[in-house]
Order: sequence, then C-alpha cells, then structure tokens
Amino acid sequence: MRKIILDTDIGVDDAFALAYAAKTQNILGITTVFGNVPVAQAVKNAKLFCREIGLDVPILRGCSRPLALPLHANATDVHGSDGLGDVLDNPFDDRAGNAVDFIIETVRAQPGEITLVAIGPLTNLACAMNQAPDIIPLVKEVIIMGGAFGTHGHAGNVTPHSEFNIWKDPHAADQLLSSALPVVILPLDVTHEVQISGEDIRELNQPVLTAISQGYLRYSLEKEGFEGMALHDTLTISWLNHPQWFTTVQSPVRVVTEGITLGQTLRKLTPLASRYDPFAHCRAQTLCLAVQATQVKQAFLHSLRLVN
Ligand SMILES: [Ca+2]
Repeated sequence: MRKIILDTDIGVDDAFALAYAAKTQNILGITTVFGNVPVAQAVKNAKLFCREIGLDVPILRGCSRPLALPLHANATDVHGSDGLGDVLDNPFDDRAGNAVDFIIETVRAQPGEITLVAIGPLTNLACAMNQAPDIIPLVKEVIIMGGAFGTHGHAGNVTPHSEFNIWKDPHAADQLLSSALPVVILPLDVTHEVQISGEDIRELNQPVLTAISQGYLRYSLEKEGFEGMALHDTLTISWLNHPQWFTTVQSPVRVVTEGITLGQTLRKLTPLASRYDPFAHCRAQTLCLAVQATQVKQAFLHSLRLVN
C-alpha cells in the first residue's frame, strides 16, 4: 500500500479510480484540477463522492486553466454537466485549500515516500515542480493516465492523435514528462483495452457507482453500440496493485505543444544519433503498452465487491 496524493478532474472514471484507491492504497489527500469539469465543480464532486464512499481525507483546490493555452470546453457530453452523471444532489461548496502547496508540503515532509497519481491534466504537478524544484528528487514516483502511442490503433480520443488529459494542457505534460521525475504512463494503448459492462457495474451492488455511470453507459451504447466503459483512470491504481500484468518499455517522452498534432505524446523510436534531438537530456520514462485486460478487470471488480 503506497502513500498517494490523487490529482483528479473528477468525472465518472475518476470516481471509479478513487473508489479503487480507497480500498487498496493510503490516500493522503485529493488535489483537484480543471478538465472534465471546472475546478470549482471538481472540488464539489470530490467532497460529495468522498462522503458517498465514506472516505475522510483532505480535499484541495488546484489550477483552473492550462499553463499556456486557452481553456477548452469540458467533457460534459460524456460525464454529465456536473461531471458525475447529473444524478446526485450536491450540497457542498467549492472552498478548499491550495492544491499545489499541499503537494509541495507533503512531499517535503515525507521525502521518498509519496506517490503522485494524476488522472487529469498535469497542470497542478507542473506548477508544484516549477514552484518548488527541490521536491523533484524527493517524489517517490508519478503515475499518470494520459497519452496514446498507437498500439492496437489507440492513437487518440479527443483528436486523432491526442488523448484528453494531455491535450487539455500539453505544456504542463511536456514539462513533467521531460523532467527528472520518474513517471509511469498508462496511455490509451492499455486503458482502452480494459472495459467493464453495465452488467459488471450493476453486479458491484454499489448504488453510487451504478447511478453516476448511467449517462456514461447510455452515451457508449449510442456512440459505440456497447453498454460499457473503459476503466481509463482506474488503471493507475491497477498499476500500483498489479504491475506484473502490464508490458512496459523505457523511453524518453515528449508532447507536441503546437500544430495539428497538438497534445500528441511521442516516444523516441530510433537509437540513432540525430543532429538535433529533442529527447536529449530527457530521462527514460516507463510506458505501459500492453495489458492483461481480463486479470486487471477481475481484480478491480473483486476489490470493489469486498465489503469494508
Ligand atoms: Ca480524469
């Protein structure tokens, strides 16, 4: 069980990741960021969902916009206007402490012990790293859901080449991935491979998860002819619990920050020396490019079925 800070733009698959993390990891705090919803709504969602699953941890408020780009539209077509399927009354306000300060102070207080798990745009992590570069060697590891490298045709979900979390703030992602921080990347290459059905969710017998996923499932049935959802963000927690079920490669990774492939994640494909190498001085990161989907899915479902 790791000590984790979970950084989230909490929508439906984030909520599943949070429920899984609450069962299997030691969550020190939840830091929120814009993405699926505005950050104020993310704070309210985190408060509401934590009450629903009985999780009592600090909830912090992070960045409201990308480092350099204008703020794009939210993902309300998939996640509902409130990000959690528009089915729950939310009595909470959006007041919360500073997420970037929380990350910096927690890492400094427990050097070498904190795992940062990021399942939204990477803006909070980039700001923490830029504001306090002394924390870079103190972070145990960073686990992110983001990017796409083209395995099995998984190249993008918001543009043909770009994945949502990275595309929302490509500059933050490029800074993080090309830094000295050790990052494990769970891209679409693996997250799209692990799907759960509406029946799987109903059999969990967790009313809040069933309720918030109804709109998402309807959307998938209409768009893709399958009543189900990819576990996406949840795979960061699967990696912490069962890394042996993932096939990885080590490579430096950069992110395209302009042009028609904005937000595309690139790994270095040639070992040959180049006259100009944008990957020079970037450390090799860990990319997950294949997954034993059945095992990951069954372990997730088994864990959530267990009574506290
Ligand atoms: Ca997310």
